[in-house]
Amino acid sequence: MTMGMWDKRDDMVVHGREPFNAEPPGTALARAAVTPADTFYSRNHGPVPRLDPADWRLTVDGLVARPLLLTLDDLRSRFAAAEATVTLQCAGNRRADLTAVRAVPGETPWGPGALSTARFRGARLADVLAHAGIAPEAAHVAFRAPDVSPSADPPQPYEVSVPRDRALTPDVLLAWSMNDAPLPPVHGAPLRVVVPGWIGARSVKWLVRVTARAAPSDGYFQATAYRLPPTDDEPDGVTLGPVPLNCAVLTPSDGAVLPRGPVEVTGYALAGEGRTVARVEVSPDGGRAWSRVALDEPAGPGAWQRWRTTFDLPAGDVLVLARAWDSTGAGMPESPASVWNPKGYVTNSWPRVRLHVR
Ligand code: MTE
Ligand code: MO
Repeated sequence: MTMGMWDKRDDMVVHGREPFNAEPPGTALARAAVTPADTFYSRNHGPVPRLDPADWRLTVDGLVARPLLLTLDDLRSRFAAAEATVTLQCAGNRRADLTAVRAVPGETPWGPGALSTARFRGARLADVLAHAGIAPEAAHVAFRAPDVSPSADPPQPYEVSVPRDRALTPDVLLAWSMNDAPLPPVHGAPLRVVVPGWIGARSVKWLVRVTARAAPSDGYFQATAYRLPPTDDEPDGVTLGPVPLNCAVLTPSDGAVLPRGPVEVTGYALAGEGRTVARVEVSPDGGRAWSRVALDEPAGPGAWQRWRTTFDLPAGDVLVLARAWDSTGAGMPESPASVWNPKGYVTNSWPRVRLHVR
């Protein structure tokens, strides 16, 4: 059953209606390796634009030999189509674990569902930039959309950029389709960028302009938001790009009250760019005992991997923990306090789920 104007299932956890921000409940997200469009999380900074695909054009300009103005048909007919199953993850995914330590004012308290996986089909950004003749001095590529966010200072259309090397890697798509259907309006119709393995903020929806630049975008969402704030050591702050190793518990949900007996615990893990998940362990007793769980095959290179395990839980209060390691041997930080930051970005401490068993 779907609800409302954005064709989402009626049990979505809606954090805000305008702008629309919603994540699927853990049970729904855990159900399939490829997330149905009605279940896919959505993160928006402003009103969702309704663009008519017939009038829509993509401008490719800046430091290029041949600026382009492309229709959707041009993109489909002049470039080879590529397809990939990609997990998108918001930089705010799992922020609720940080707010449990200390408030993160003004930011959405996302649970573990600000992440979803879809099969995207489109043209490779690298092919389009090659066609335009990207100049050697173009060190960054900016993506512009028409949605104006009231949260930006000053209010402005959404624009971010990625470094040239990332833009030219063939896995970056200009996608017109999601799960074999045209992109839904809330997910960026008619065309969005898909940057696998990077924070969702770089996967710009409702794309209208690609600009090759010498410097990163100076727009609010590149220069101010989606950065770790400056410190004495790093006076410029840190621009967020690739997402780190992470895992989460999807079911049961935190605070659930359950009957005694076997309880299935499900979740996911995903590694950072260029890495794979090597191991996931789950503890049914607050970290005294750990068992290694089997992982599903990834739905695509770098996509999430689901896991499930069953514990016979004793009556009383139970704390379930999970942790993962990647192919370089790196693990996840144990405490949410150790990863707390003022905007609550990229939470990847061990997930903690409190259950009450009767
Ligand atoms: N693109 C535009 N134009 N406007 C936005 O607000 N939000 C970004 C990104 N692209 C955004 C955008 C963020 S922060 C995320 S996490 C993803 O889109 C969410 O994509 P989804 O809504 O398809 O899940
Ligand atoms: Mo995001």
